[in-house]
Amino acid sequence: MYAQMIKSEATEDDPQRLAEFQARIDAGEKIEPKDWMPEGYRKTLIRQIGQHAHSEIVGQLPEGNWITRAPTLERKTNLLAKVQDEAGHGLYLYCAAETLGVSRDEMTEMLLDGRMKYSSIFNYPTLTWADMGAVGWLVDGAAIMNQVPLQRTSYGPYARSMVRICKEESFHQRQGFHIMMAMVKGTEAQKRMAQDALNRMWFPALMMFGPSDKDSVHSSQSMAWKIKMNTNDELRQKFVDETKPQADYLGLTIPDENLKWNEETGHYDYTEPDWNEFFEVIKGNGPCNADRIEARQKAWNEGAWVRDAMMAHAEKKRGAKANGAAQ
Ligand code: BYC
Repeated sequence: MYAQMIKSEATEDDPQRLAEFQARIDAGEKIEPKDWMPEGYRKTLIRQIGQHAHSEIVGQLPEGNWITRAPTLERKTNLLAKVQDEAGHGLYLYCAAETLGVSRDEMTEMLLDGRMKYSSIFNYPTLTWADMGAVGWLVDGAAIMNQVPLQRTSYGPYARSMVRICKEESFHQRQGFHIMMAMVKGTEAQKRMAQDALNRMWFPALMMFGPSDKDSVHSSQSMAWKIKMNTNDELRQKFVDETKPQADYLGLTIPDENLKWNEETGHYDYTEPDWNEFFEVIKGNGPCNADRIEARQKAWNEGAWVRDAMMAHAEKKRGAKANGAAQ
């Protein structure tokens, strides 16, 4: 199915239809699954929504790592709920992508063989409990910054899935900040753990927004189609501007000597992340890429019997229905 789509994308779309389609987007109309759409639009959405879904699913791994070691029962139930929410987000997003003619199985295979990506951030390890705070505060904080505007994206099923996801991400961000507050109010050692988590997560969190605008391949077309509502740098700047006062409130230092308020621009100046590191991570060479894919491959292999059983059950039901109809 996906291969067919790529093939048909090579055929030129009718300019008249393209213009009508763009006019609908410009007028703020939502595009729905059965509407005509250019193949490039469909393919870009599958790539972005699929990558987003995979990020939610792979994103469970670094946090799942801490469920059994959460310091209190309350922290454990909160973390468990957060990780479950992420599984739910992955499912809504896979469903949204499926409305575009790709199956969840195909997307999973593309994740496992490297044809589809997931967010770079999940290729970093979570070494201490403070990382659960930093992930909630910074990673979910960055995710919300990116996803709130996507509630207005042009593709109906994607926009609608974002509404619920954003509500849940806000809770995640708050619970992460709450963990950080507890850590900074704790012992000196706990405060050091919180600072260490911020030191390690800061630049990877900035990378979540994607490469700088000059290196972004897809931004201009995706923004014209309202698949993206802002550029990568716009959202990164917004994140820095909102997060710096939160770090001050926590009494923590963002690990960037160049982070300074700029009166002229009305924004913080900051150091860009190491883009070589980013491109290495998305090529598969980050600290945890191999572990993450291995864990997903294992889950896929071990779930094969469930998928087979469900197919056999559906087949049996179809057979029983056909027999009933024949009698
Ligand atoms: N990681 O042209 P560009 C979350 C790739 S997690 C990996 O700017 P685009 C959460 C990009 O795919 C957040 N790859 O791309 C879950 C492209 O390569 P391909 C997930 C990245 O798509 C659990 C190339 O770099 N959120 O929510 O216009 C717990 C050039 O980039 C990354 C979403 O997915 C990256 N960070 O813009 C907590 C939101 N950045 O595909 C939280 C929806 C770029 O040509 N997605 N690349 O091989 C988006 O908004 C956009 O896809 C991005 C990238 C801003 C991420």
